[in-house]
Amino acid sequence: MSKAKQLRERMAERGLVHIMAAHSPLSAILAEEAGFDGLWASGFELSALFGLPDMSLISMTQHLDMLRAVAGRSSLPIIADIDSGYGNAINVVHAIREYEHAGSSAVVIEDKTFPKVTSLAAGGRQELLRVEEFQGKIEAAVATRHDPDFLVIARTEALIAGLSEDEALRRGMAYAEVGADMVLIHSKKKDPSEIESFSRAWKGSVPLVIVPNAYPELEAARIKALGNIRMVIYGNYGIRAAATAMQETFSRIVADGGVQNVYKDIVPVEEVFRLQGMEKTKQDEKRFLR
Ligand code: SPV
Ligand code: MG
Repeated sequence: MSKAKQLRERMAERGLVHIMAAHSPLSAILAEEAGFDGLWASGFELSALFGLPDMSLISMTQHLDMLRAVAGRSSLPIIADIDSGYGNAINVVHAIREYEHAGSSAVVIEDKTFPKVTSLAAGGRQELLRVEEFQGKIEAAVATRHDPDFLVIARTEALIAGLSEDEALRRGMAYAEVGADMVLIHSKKKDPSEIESFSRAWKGSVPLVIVPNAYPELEAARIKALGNIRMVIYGNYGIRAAATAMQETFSRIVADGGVQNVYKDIVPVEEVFRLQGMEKTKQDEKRFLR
């Protein structure tokens, strides 16, 4: 069974799947060990890893290289964040071939123009595509996938761009009509009211996906109560957790004039060996090195 089918079955069984952002194979391994249902190959996280803003600066090749490395070290399904699809519908055809081949089980494509500006930044320039043009991109993705279970998730940035709930609903419906498997509704409001209201008003035939980055209090029980959200993506928590840990540790080392204190509060190197799969390599050495 493909990982895409597994992901679909898990959504059907559990009602809601929890997807963690991964910016590296190591973060993917940690997410899998923690018990997440899948990985989010986040454009924001990868941009931040390179110390760059999330504004279409990272190339498709860079993103694919990371996704392949992640797929090689994790058995979880990967949902690829392909932003606006790297151009027009023809670029989407190419992207879907590449991302499916690289080992992803789903893509999220957003209805913004290329180059995009990250969604949550205050005062960000947010330009949306015409609905018909974005429908063409969704149709291109659906027509190109090999595995019929590969999920094409259409993301509307209508609320991010300051448009009305009606416009967001109209866009979501239009994308579902041309074959999107799910609709991702994104909001930068600091409380979940926009998302809860959208979800209650949603009459589309496909379930919803949310990314509770701006409104963290919307937890699983409240999400499930809304009834039509099947996937929650924790979009920037991996890179923020990593930044917190490094900021604290690095500043303590400078303040302490050495590592004599911090070493007790970080994982021992043996734990890193475990995550690297050293044990297996030692066994392989015994077996094959002559
Ligand atoms: C990402 O993680 O790259 C996302 C989510 O697209 S957000 O950054 O909140 O737009
Ligand atoms: Mg993104």
